Amino acid sequence: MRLFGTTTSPYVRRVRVTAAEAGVTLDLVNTATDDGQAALRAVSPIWKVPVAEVDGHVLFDSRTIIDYLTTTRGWGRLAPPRDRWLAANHLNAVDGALDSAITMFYLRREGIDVSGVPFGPRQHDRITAIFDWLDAEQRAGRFGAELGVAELSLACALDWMVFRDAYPVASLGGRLDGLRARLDAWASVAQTRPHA
Ligand SMILES: N[C@@H](CCC(=O)N[C@@H](CS)C(=O)NCC(=O)O)C(=O)O
Repeated sequence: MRLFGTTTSPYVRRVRVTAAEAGVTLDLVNTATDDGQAALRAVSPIWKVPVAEVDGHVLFDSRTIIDYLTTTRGWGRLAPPRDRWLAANHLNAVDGALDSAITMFYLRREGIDVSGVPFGPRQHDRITAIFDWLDAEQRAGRFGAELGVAELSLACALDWMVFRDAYPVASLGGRLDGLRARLDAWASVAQTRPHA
């Protein structure tokens, strides 16, 4: 499979892990370079990574790529959702936190400080609310008991937030660290930690 992406993106990482677990080898087109970016824009009008070329398909978005891989190649060690709709809520929550953190990271990188307007604190508070909810879901036994795509996505999101200093993950007091540590024991996860 040809995957357009970077070695830092948490969305790309979840696809890389899923592919490894499903036994699919990847040819990564690094979109951090000018050539890679041009190649990405030639296949996707969205200009976001990941994008996959697989079996004659061009697939946009990590969820679609993961759906395709798990449907056609299996789950590997990832747990298929027991409750599809609950798992969708968990994944939507993770992506809500991640999208907010990524937006803040991009603004900071452009030198734009939004901490003094409601938009900035709202992103931070949304991320906190989502992590609190996921922790409550975990304690209720609805999240994290098995390691599926939502749990993997959370671990990738937290690692990226630490890597980019995009959210004070330490302020969570380690409440989601057990889940991260269990996934970090997988070579597919450990070998894809974000790096520049
Ligand atoms: N919903 C998308 C989100 C992908 C996404 O936000 N990717 C970021 C990198 S982590 C990106 O390509 N951003 C480029 C931009 O916003 O211009 C997915 O799940 O694949």
